[in-house]
Amino acid sequence: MANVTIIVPPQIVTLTQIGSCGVPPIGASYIAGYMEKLGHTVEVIDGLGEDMYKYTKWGISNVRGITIPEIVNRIPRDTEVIGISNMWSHAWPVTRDLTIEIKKVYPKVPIILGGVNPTSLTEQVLSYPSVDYCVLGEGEETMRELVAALESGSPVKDIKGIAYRNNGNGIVINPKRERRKDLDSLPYPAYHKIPLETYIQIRQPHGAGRGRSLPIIGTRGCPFSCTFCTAPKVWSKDWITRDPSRVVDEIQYHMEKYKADDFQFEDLTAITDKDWIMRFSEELMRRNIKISWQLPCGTRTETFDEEVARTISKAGCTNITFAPESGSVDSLRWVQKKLDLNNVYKAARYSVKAGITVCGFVVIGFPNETKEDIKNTFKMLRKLAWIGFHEVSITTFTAIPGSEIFYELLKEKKVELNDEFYVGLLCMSDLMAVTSWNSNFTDKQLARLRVRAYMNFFFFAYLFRPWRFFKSFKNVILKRQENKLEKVVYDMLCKWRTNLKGILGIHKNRKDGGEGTLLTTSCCQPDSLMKVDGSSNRT
Ligand code: B12
Ligand code: SF4
Repeated sequence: MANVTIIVPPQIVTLTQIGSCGVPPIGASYIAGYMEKLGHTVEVIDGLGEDMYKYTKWGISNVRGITIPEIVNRIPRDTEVIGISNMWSHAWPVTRDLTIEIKKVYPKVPIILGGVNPTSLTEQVLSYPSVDYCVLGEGEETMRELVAALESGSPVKDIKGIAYRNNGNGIVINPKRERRKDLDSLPYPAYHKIPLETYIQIRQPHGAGRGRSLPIIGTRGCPFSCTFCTAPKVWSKDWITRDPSRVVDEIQYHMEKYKADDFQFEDLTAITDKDWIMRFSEELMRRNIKISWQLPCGTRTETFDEEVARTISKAGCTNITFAPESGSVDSLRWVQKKLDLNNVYKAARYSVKAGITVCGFVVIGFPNETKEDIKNTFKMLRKLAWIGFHEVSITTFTAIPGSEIFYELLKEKKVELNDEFYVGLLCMSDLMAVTSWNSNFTDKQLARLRVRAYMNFFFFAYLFRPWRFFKSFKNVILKRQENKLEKVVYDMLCKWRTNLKGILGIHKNRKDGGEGTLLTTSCCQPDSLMKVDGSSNRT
């Protein structure tokens, strides 16, 4: 059995981004848990979780968490294999630098990269000699075979789902691995290997911070193939589910072990099959489990009816996200979303009626869009406000590596793969730094349109339901969160000093933090509202 170190790089942040996310690394924790179950000695170095209050200037951006030298120092001297999780392409430059520094100290230890980015940009990643192998797509089985081969010194040429450099003779990409059908035999993610309490205390989950939140996965993959999404490339079109009662077992396990009381499903599309979500909800009720749970990733609406809305609400679902994406039928067709907007409107109405907080994902600036399309999206935003959506998350279109549109733009030489491109991908969550991929709109125009789109929605949402404004205001004052907007406002109040300095561009050479070091204000530090004994601010 081998000594395996799994590393999560620190988080890339821009100082003007809206809100922060601090979510335990799910994929890396799954890999660590599986390796441990197989009998390997596993160490996890979570670059973000080890110090979520530390911001350091790095290259053309900033990192949050421990620095590259600190990570290298923490690697156990006897490590035999190093696995690094690289979920996001915007994190590739820092991940690349990390591999280079590790290689200097551990030249003989194989470095394996897994996650969405190496799956999407395999050749670019392997063009760096500091990376030895890429694990493509779902990682558990592939990592098992690869580590076994490295341990025994046997050839890797027949291991499905890996890519590697062939002793100076180019890059070899082995055939894809079939998706794992049996998700129930996987161990739970190894949250005991990461600083989980820090994540719980900092209250920056994907959805609203309603308590001691943990992410959870009930299903993997998505049966659709939208061209702006990486799911088809990374997961194929197979939607594979866990047994709902095993998901409830996991919830109970985390409740007992970590006093978790809020679970956030990070599935690509959790509600695809009515039977699955009904069985899951009924199992929670049968066991009389009192938690809140949320669906912060956009879910499909084809099978979402009134019965589903009522049942999930009764079972503790407090927040749901739908993804209408665009009010333009042409744009929806162009990205192959295969969505009937009327289904989304109906699903949202049922959810609001059932007392669930509803969020909508909207995108503007798809490469083909005209002013007319965006006008239709503005119209749709007003309709969402009328129907009762509580909030929307509006992003500008981004050419995400791994999506079909990205490869087309790359082929047309509209993308140049340099650090500015990678780090710029984070502009999705930054109101100030927008990159337009649409020749009809400049960066600035699109940035302004996005702000107007937000104002358009919230003006009407609060006009139609003014009490919601006052409720949110009260929640922020009382440090409660019932939706993502309240989380973002709370987070921005915590970070105002850092944000202001970022906006003014005066974050370099701080006297109190040393050159290039940024400090956050302290109100985001664990506070008395979130006690380690498990009680929380849930209402
Ligand atoms: C949950 C999630 C998040 C969570 C964080 C999750 C976390 N901490 O792990 C939050 C909400 C924070 C988040 C934020 C963002 N996200 Co996100 N997120 C996801 C989502 C929906 C699910 C990921 C997941 O947990 N899946 C379940 C687990 C089991 O799978 P997995 O993580 O992929 O891990 C498997 C393999 O990848 C592999 N693997 C992973 N790591 C490793 C390591 C090793 C060593 C090995 C061998 C294998 C391996 O094996 C794992 C198990 O099979 C994915 C979509 C998707 N399905 O990939 C997008 C996704 C990863 N996110 C994406 C994006 C763009 C973002 C944001 C930039 C969006 C924004 N508006 O700001 C931010 C950036 C966050 C930041 N500041 O860095 C993109 C990334 C695309 C890209 N090429 O960069 C994705 C792919 C969605 C998409 N649009 O297509 N995200
Ligand atoms: S955008 Fe949603 S529905 Fe479309 S492929 Fe991605 S996960 Fe599936």
